[in-house]
Order: sequence, then C-alpha cells, then structure tokens
Amino acid sequence: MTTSTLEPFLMTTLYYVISLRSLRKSSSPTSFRLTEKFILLLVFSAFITLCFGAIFFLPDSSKLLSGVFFHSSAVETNTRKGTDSDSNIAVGTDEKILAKIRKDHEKALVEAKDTLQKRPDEIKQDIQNEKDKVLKEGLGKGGKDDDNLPVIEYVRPPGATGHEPSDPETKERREKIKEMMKFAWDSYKRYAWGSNELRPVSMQGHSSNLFGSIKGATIVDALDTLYVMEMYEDFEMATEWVEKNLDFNVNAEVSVFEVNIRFVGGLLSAYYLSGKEVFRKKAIQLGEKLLPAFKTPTGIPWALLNLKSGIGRNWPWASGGSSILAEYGTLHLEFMHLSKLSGNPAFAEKVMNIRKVLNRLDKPQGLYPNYLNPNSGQWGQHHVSVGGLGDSFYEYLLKAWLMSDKTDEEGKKLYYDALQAIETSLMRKSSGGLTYIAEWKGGLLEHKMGHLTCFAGGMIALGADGAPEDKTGHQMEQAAEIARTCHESYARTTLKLGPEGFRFDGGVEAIATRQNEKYFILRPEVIETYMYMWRFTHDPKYREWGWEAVQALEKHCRVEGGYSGVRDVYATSPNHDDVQQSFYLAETLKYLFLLFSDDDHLPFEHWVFNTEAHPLPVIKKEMTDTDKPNQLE
Ligand code: DMJ
Repeated sequence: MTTSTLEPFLMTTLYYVISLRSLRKSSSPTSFRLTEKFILLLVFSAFITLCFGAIFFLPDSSKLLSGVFFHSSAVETNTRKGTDSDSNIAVGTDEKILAKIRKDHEKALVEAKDTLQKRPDEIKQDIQNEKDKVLKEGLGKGGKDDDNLPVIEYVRPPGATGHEPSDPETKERREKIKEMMKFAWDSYKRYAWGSNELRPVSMQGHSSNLFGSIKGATIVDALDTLYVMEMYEDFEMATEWVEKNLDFNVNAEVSVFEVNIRFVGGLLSAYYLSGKEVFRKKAIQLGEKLLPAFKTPTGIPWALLNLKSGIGRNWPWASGGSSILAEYGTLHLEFMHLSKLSGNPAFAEKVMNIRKVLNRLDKPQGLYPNYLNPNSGQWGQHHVSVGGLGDSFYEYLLKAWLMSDKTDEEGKKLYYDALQAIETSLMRKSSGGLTYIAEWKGGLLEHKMGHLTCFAGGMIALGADGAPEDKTGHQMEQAAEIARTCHESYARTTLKLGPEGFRFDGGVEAIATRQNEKYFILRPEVIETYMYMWRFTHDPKYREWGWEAVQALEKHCRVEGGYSGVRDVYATSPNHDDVQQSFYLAETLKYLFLLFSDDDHLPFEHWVFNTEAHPLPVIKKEMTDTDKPNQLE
C-alpha cells in the first residue's frame, strides 16, 4: 500500500469531522459546545487507533485495506505498471506508511487540541479557508471563479474581534453601547427591514434619494458593526439579505460618493472581517457600476450617476457645474482595495489620476477649493472648508499613506502640506481660548465650524505621529484643542448634543446662531475624535465626554421605534426629525463601542477606517508587487 492510498481514507474521516462541525456551526455561531467538541475528538482518536490495530494485527493488512476499502487510482496504477510487487519494496513501504500514520495521528491530535481552544467564529473561518483552499487548488494558480474573479487566499487581519475590558465600569459602558446597537438594529428590522433607513417615530421605512433605488443602506452600513460587537446571528441575517436582495441593476441615479463610502466600504469591511466571498463579489460588482462616473474629459468623476445608463452629471447647485472635493476625493481607499480584490487595475488608476489632476493645479495659499470643473479641470468658486464639501478629502490623503503601510509617500506629502496650509489660513483661536477651523470664501474667513469639521481632531491625532519637522507634539495639542472645542459645542446646548454648525463671531463661541444650524442628526464626528484621542492619550476625560453623549442620546434621541435626530439642540425638549441615519449604526455606535474597548480591537497598526467608519486592512509592505495597488503609476 502506498501512502497515497491512505490519504483518501484520512481525508474522508477529516472531511466527515469538518462536515459535522459545519452542520453544528450553521445553526448558530455560538452553539458549538465543549462536550460535542470532546466527542468529536474521541471519535477521531478511536478511528486512528483502529487504523493502527489493522496494520499491526492483520496479515498483509495493506493489501487488504487497499483491496477492500479503497479501489484507489494509486493501487490501479501500480498494478497496471506491475511495480511495488517486490516484497522487499513492500516491507520498506510499510515502514514508511507506519511513520506517515504516526505523523498524521500526532498532527491530527495537535489540530484537534488547537480547535478546542478556538472561538466558534474562528473555527468557522478555518472551515471557510479550507473550502477556499480546495477551490483554489481545483482552479490552479491564478484561476478564476464563477464570476471571473481571481481566486485569492483570505487571511483575516488581526484584531477583528476584541475582548471585554477588565475595568468593570468600562465593561458595563461597553455593554450599554451594544444594547443601544441592538435596539437600533432591532427597530430597523422590525419596522423598516430592506428600506434604506428607519423612521423611528412613525415606525416605517425611509429612503433618501442619495441611493437611488438601491435598497438596504442600513443593512450594509451596519454589517461590520454587528460583527465587531459579535452580534453574529444578526450578521448572518444581514449577510443572507445581501446575498438574496442587494441589487445594483437599477435604473436610478445615485450619489457616487455616498454609495462608495457606505455600500462599497461596508461590503469591503464585511469581507475583510468575515472572509465571506459574497461581500467581495458584491463590492466589485458595485465598483464596476461606478466606473462610468469617471468618463469626463479630466477623469474627475461626476457626483451623480445613473447606474443603468452610465450617464453622469453634477449637483445642479454646485458652482459652475463642478464636482465636489470631498466627493471625488473620497474614493481612494475603497478603490485601492477594489483593485486588490478584483485584480483589475482600473479602480486604482482612476483614483491615482485624480491626484495627478490636482497636482497640476495651482492652490490658492496651498488650499484646495471645494469646487472643480470636471470638463475644464479648473477650480470653481474659491470656497475652502475642512467641514462639509472638503472634509474627507484631507482624511483620505492621510489614510492613503497609512493604508499603504506608509509606502504612498505622495499621499503623505499632500496631507502634511495641506494641513500646514489649513493651520496657517483657517485655524484660529477665539478670545475665550477655543481653537477652531474656520471656512474660507474668496479670501475672507467665515468664523464658523461645522459638526462635520470635528472629525479633524481625530484625523490630526492619527497623523501626528508621522508629522515632519518634530511637529508631533504640536499636532497632538491641536487635536486635543479641537476635541475640546467640539465638546464645548455639545456642553453649551440644552440637550447636550452638538449643533450642525457653530460660530465664533457676534459675541458667541461654539454656539449655533442660525436656526438652520441648530439640528443634530446623530452624527459621529465628535465621538470619532474622542475615540482617536482616547487611543493616543488614554486621558479618561475622552471616555467621560463619550459617556455624556451616550446619556444625551438615550435621553433625547431614543424613541419607541429607534433613535431619531432632533431639530433644535437648544430647545428645552426634543423635536424629533424622525430619521435613524444609517451612519448612526455604522459610525456613531461603532466609535462609541471602540471608545470603551481595549486598543487591540481593530488596532490602527492593521486597520484604517474609511470615512463611514468601515475598517479596511492596511496593505502590508511584504506583499508581492502585484498586490500593491498603491505602487501603480
Ligand atoms: C458620514 O456619512 C461620513 O462620515 C461622511 O464622511 C460625512 N458625514 C457623514 C456622517 O456625518
């Protein structure tokens, strides 16, 4: 008997054990009990012992086994060729077989021991990896699957799940955030399943025209939050919905930016966290649908795109038919990963071209105006903002560098140069000592800061470590000051929730003076900054500030059917706007959860958050050249 005749036998046994595991696992990711694992281990060990017995006690057992149990191709081949019939050779072969059985037995025991120590989700992932490996082997290297995608080996980056903090108060607060997520999610499931968002007061679905007729924004946006909070049953339910219902073949106009950050970003994160192929496929399908948006004379994409016709246009209100900086400048991270996962360089080429166009343009005082005409390649109105219309462009310069494992030197330079220009021309300190980032309109400063601008505290802290010219300490101070200002914008309201915009003129500081700036729509930016500041400083005040926000959310935004925004944060009681934004589940609750988690949960060393808080893995340097889309020219 050759070693190859025994392999199918062992493989069958192993397959049986794995199948049993799969059966148990499919019912629930947490239902694999220790006793069941132990029984499986016992069955497996008994079987291997039986094999030993047969070899030691039966005469010429190898032939018997070969003849009775396996009519394997290896035996047939040997018989036909007339080899291995010599008894001397047979003795040597038996010894080899015994050695192989012993080795396999030991290996199986070690593997079984390892398996017993693993968490159910890790076991599940191992099974998936086995399946992918078999598929890969079947297709050969560089093979393609049914959807013509390259077969790639999935390796889950570290820190996808965390553990409970040891400090009891932090643990309790973290649990509370999970309960909030559960309530938001359950309410959406109950009243608005399949719609984009939930109306928590009227308890029905809500669809914003940002997504055309694509459905399920909340499901896709929430996937990774469900995963990081270990709400696996809900994650499975959401996965099934994506498999069966998420459809991009719609004759409707969508916002390229919103669809990218929420849907492409959400699907990519779900793939990287869970390893489920369906997410990779859907992300790539959607990415391909977005490509026609880049068909402009400059390659600067349209803001709006009809997914069926591929016809694009810009927002009618945008200065001179311009595209918006924060929209075309917030595709980079997702598109780099799309190239990596699809093997199609087109995605990376499109976003690298955006950089090229920007590099050729003069920047007034080193600043990037929010409007750029995609036909002429010229700036529109000179309006500069680190809040709405500009914000995530700066974020993506920094994160492109970090996500490339710090190989994208161009991204790094563009970020630090831009930050220097922001500091010089937009950052100011109020007479009361609050640092803020103003807006710039045609050379004049508007002393106003948006809730959206508050993300900058987190961004500056994240970049401080790599700051040139010994500016790390200085940038950390700036970040801390912005965090304080944004906290003040909450603290100075009646409801202790932050207004959409607040001013530093006309005798006020960090207060909204216009009625249309007094609303709060469950936005994440202030909490996002607390989370980054906590990670970098471990100053307990950031957790305290986060907890204040939790209490205000519970008191004023939680209603019978979910969480709602409020129309005026200075009113004595909340007037609800009846929308549970999908980013509340994607970002606000995720950042809160991470604020009360240990630093090794989604560690910055391995993960970068897209602007919708969807974690994307750092593309490590040691990968092969073809795996490095950032290296594309
Ligand atoms: C989110 O969709 C993203 O964070 C985006 O970058 C801007 N703002 C909203 C949430 O406020």
